[in-house]
Amino acid sequence: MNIANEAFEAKIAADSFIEPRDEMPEAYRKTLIRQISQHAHSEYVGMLPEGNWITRAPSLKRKAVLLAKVQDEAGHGLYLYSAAETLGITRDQMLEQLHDGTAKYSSIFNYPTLTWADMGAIGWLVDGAAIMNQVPLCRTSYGPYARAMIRVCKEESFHQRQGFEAIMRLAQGTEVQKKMAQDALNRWWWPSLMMFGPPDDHSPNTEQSMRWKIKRFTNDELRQKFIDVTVEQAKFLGLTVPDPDLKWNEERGHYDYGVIDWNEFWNVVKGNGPCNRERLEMRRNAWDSGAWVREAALAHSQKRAARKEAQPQALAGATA
Ligand code: BYC
Repeated sequence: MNIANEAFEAKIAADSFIEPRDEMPEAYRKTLIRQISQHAHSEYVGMLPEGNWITRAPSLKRKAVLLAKVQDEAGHGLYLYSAAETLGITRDQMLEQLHDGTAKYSSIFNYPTLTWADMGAIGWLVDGAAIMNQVPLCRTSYGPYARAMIRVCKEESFHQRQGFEAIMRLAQGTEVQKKMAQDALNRWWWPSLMMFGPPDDHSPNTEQSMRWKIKRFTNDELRQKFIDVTVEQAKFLGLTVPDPDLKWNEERGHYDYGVIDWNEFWNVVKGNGPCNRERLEMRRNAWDSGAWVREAALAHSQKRAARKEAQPQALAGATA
């Protein structure tokens, strides 16, 4: 092991943050770019299923809340792209990887949002799963990623609560509303469990990422924590989790749960989910139609910089 590597390993062992200026193994840098950029892409693509309901929210209050939530997600994407940029990749390169399909984003955003109850289910389950995964990332070993996560988690926590409150109103409403809430839970439950990634024995990246303290818990550990918390919340709502094998296991102190359809998961990850094509097309179109904004912003900043550079000379000329 060379001296730079020794310093890196010592920092990891001491639970200190690795910072952009620190030497780091190339594989560590690549793993972080992969995870952080995919996380950023998930936030970006994640705006689409909910954005779909902004114009159809059932009241002004719900519309304002949903709009704010979707805006937060754009912000999360920006913090994360910025964190990834400190590792030597540009935002344009990352977006190119999203648009040409070489970078992944979370499987969950390839499912359709069919009713208003889906907005509640996404907040409650999807943001709930996101928090379970992301709170430990506040202690991930790469400083810029950990710091970005602190603000993201605060906002996700608000998102989860608004989703729970929205679905609770439906669950306590008329028979039709209750049915809508149950139907949303039926459709979002299993895809939410898949968000945590493949089982540990089929997760090629977990072992090394745990060693580097990028991940603090394995996929299965986080999935189990999420199930244990969420089943109790479903009981409180009077809704039924769509898993006949769900059972409290006294000995383990956890819920046992049924078999997850990993074929479905890999099929969605490979681009064949119900909305994969639609989502990517929307993102590509947004990129193309926003080209004039990027060009104008660049021209404006160049003009300002040129003006600033010319200013001292102009001032010098005035005093001469
Ligand atoms: N979907 O070895 P594994 C949000 C891929 S945004 C698609 O376990 P790793 C929100 C994985 O990338 C939520 N692909 O990988 C936004 C790997 O492929 P590559 C996003 C998945 O990285 C808006 C392969 O499968 N959260 O909350 O150790 C509105 C093998 O997996 C998925 C994050 O991104 C998946 N679900 O662990 C509302 C959190 N799972 O890359 C909410 C940060 C796995 O080798 N990311 N794959 O080609 C992580 O914590 C980890 O990357 C994961 C996967 C736990 C997701």
